[in-house]
Amino acid sequence: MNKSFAQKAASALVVALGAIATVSSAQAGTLVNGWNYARDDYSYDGYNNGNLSATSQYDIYGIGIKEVGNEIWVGVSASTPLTGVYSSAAADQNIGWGDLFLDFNYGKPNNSFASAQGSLIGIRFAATNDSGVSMTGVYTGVTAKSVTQDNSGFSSLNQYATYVPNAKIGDLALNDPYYSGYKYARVPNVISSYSSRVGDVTALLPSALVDLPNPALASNNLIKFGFKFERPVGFSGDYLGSLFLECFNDSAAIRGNSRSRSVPVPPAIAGVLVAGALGGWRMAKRKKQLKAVVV
Ligand SMILES: [Ca+2]
Ligand SMILES: [Ca+2]
Ligand SMILES: [Ca+2]
Repeated sequence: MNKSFAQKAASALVVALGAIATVSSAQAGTLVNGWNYARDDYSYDGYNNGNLSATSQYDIYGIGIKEVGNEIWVGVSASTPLTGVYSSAAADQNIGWGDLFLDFNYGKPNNSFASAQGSLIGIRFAATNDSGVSMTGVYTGVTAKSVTQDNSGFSSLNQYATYVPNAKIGDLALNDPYYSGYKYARVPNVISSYSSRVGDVTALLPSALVDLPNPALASNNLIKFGFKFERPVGFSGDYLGSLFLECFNDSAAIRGNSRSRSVPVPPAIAGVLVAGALGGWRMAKRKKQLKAVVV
């Protein structure tokens, strides 16, 4: 059957768009059981007073983000309970979770966790932590501050790296430039200031977390918890999520892309891709013809 030019162009476009989809899903992170999931269980990197093992109480194993209708679900797998761990070394005698930060300028030129201060979406999900805001909820226009000092924590990314050189920050390497502003400074891990409080946070039932992946490492203290919130304005496009413990004894970043964003291919780019793909098809056809001649 002879394909018309339009049919060939259409299938070439499908091939070209397939290539784009592959690239953008690499950017978006890893999908597991419907969760955009960032592992943080490549090794025990949750420091517990010299202990890096299955018995540490400060290890994040993974974080997942799922979009369900107009809700954003977040699932966490870790050894630290939502309400934290008793510690006489902490100002409030408890070391728990920082707040979750989402940076929707991620990937833009010169973007970093430092430059994103003031434009972050911040989510306080742990009601008993040391957040700078009094209520749990979803906040926009957020700047973050560090509470590692009050929580017997690390004074810089570099100090943590000295003790846990094989650590990862979830989807990112320990030395990723995104966090380089805090190589020699305390990493901001809770909300400090904000423009607007735009929504509430609700706990997810355990039944909503059954398909959240289990850690690849054994754990004596495995805990899964989750929370959800209404999609806030600005939750659209490529993002980076940052989740730290109050002591910065472990940290995890998650790369993602919100599906709500429609991604039309500009006609000029689509045209170039079609031409490129057709060029490849013509070349393949020419090779076939040459081969036919040789045979
Ligand atoms: Ca970890
Ligand atoms: Ca605390
Ligand atoms: Ca980590």
